[in-house]
Amino acid sequence: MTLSLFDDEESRRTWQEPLCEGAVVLRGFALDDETRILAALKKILAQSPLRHMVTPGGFRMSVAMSNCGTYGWVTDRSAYRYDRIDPENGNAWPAMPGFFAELAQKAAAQAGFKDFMPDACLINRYEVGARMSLHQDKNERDFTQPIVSVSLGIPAVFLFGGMQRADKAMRVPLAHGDVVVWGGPARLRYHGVSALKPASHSLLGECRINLTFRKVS
Ligand code: MD3
Ligand code: FE
Repeated sequence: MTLSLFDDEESRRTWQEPLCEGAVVLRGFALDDETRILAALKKILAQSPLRHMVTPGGFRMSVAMSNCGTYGWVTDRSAYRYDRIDPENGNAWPAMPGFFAELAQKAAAQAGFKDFMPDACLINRYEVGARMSLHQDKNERDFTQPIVSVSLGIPAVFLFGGMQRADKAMRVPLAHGDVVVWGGPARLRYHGVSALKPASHSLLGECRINLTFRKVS
C-alpha cells in the first residue's frame, strides 16, 4: 500500500498559514505559474514601464510601479487614485491576462472569498533597499472585496500592523511564489514592507516583484 499524504495536486506545494481572521498566506501557491507570469510581465512592462511615482507629500517612492487591468493605481503631487489611463503614455493600461485573474480568484476562493473578480493589478518592483512604509489601502470602493498579493523574486519582510498606525506590526517573511489573501477584518489594517536585504533570485536577480490584485470599482 502506498501512503498518499498528498492526494490533491495543490497541497503538494502549497501550505496554508492563517495570519489572523481574514488573512491567509498560501505558501508557494504561484510557483506552478512562475514562467507564464514572468513572460506576461515582460510584455506588460514593455507597454507600461515601471516608474518611480511621487507622492502628494513630494516624496519619490523607492518602489517602482506599473499596472495592468482596467484600472491602475497612480500617485502624483495632487493625489493617490485609480485611473484607466497610464499617465506616462496616455494609453489604457495593458490588459490583465486571464490567467492572472484566475490565479487571484483561485487564491481568494481558497481563503473563503467567492467569485473575486479583480479589475486592477498593481505591479511593485523592489530593488535592494526599497521599502514601503505603513499605510492602509482605502482607495477602493468596496472593502468587503479582498486583496490578493503574489510575491516573486528575493524575499521580503512584510509588516502587518493593526487598525492604528502606531499598533505593533507582525513581521511576516514572504518568499518567491507566496500568495497572501487579505480580507474581512484584515482588509483595512496598516501594512508595509521592510527595506529589502541584498539577495539574488535565479529568475529575477536582485529584485522582488509583488503583484497586488484588487477589485476597485
Ligand atoms: C494587508 N504592497 O501596493 S501587498 C500596496 O508587497 C502594498 O508590495 C505590498 O501594500 C507589497 O499597497 C504588500 C499585500 C497587501 C496588500 C493590501 C493589504 C497587504 C494588505 C491590505 C490590508 C492588509
Ligand atoms: Fe498596501
